[in-house]
Amino acid sequence: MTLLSDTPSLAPADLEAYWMPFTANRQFKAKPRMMVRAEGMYYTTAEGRTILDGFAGLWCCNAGHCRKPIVEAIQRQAATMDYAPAFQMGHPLAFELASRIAKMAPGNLDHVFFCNSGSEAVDTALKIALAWQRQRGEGARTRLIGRERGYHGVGFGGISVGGIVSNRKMFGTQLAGVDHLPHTHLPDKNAFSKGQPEHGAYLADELERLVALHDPSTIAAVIVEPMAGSTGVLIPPKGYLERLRAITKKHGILLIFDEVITAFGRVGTNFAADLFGVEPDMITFAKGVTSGAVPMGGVVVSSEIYKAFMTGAPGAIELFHGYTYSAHPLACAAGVATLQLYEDEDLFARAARMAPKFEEALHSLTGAPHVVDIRNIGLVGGIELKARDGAPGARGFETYLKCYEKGVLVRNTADIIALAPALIVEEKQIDQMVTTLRDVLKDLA
Ligand code: PXG
Repeated sequence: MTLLSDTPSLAPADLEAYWMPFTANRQFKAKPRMMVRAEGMYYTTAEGRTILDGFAGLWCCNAGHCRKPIVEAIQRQAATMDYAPAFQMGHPLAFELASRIAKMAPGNLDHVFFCNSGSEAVDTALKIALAWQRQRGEGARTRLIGRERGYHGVGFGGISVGGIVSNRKMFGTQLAGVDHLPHTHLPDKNAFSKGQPEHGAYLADELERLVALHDPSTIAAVIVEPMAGSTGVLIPPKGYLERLRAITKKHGILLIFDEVITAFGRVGTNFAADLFGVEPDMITFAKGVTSGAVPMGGVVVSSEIYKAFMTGAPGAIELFHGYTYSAHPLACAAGVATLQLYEDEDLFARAARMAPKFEEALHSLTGAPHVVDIRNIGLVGGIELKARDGAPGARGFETYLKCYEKGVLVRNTADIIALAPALIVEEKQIDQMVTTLRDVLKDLA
């Protein structure tokens, strides 16, 4: 059998069947950008070009690409046991991975529910929140509160609490009883902040307003990304997350941190909760747990939440939720190997050490054409460009394309360019990213 992937390049007709996600399909298929290999910090394209990966795939390959210990663990597991039923059965790697994640998670966040993506992790966390409130006799707490500009994946739960208009407007009424906090992007006050911006903690007080409007007895949970990634790298203002924590605690509302992007070293710590010193009741994760090598997501919950379910008849199923591929053996093998690699190479501390250099390099773009804001935390950077008159997003997309042509992969969300290199990134690679961006911006209309 000859596989399409063995042919040197695909004909236009070969591209038709695949409906690509979050992609301008017709534009892509007219001029494809096809990746065929990856190693460490680099991709190789179908034309044989080398591309420096400034975005860890899509915020996920935190250990770099095709790392040997992860590859070998997946190969070994695929040959040993491809699959084990996830319901009413287990396999040792699932317990091993859960124990490791629980040990890494802050405070008493010590039980892990597995799924296959960030979107599933979010929907799982929202369902656990509703079920937990009911379990403790607060079944009237059915409201969920998200935030403007939040991204929580693409399930109905995630888009309901999410706050990205284009991800919501096509899809009907979504979940009922959802409300949103205001976003924390205050460019007039905070532009060119390094790390956490000074202004905006007061925006957490909007939660008090929503609580007063709906009454606390109707609210189950608040979900936020501690650092909002997809919507353009919005770093929490100093004191903001602390206030959200205090208000939720006061009113018996669960606080969920969506750490799909920020977990596993992205900000130089195990979780962003560690960096910001705020402990939520649940953390969602995905991406970095397997360094992107096999799909996996999950939710870490507090012992208080877990224990509330471990009641009733011993033979009763405590939570009617789960996926065929929850704790898939290949994902667990990849996960255990990935966490071991992070530890062996001390990659989170490395990210923390590299962060000041990354910050300095990014902020050297201050004053470059079109740049209206630069923000950063850990190994995450956002460079906001002024939108072209009448064509929002065009300047950002052109920047992304031109960087790709010059051999560097960045990501654009409308007119915001995001950088999030693997934690193995070296100084000269950071310099290449920034130099390429500077060159591109210099010539951009
Ligand atoms: N929550 C957060 C905070 C995310 O960033 C998801 C949930 C959903 O994960 P899945 O695995 O279902 O995609 C995400 C995903 C980007 C970009 O360019 C961001 C994500 C995915 C793809 C691209 O910012 N975030």
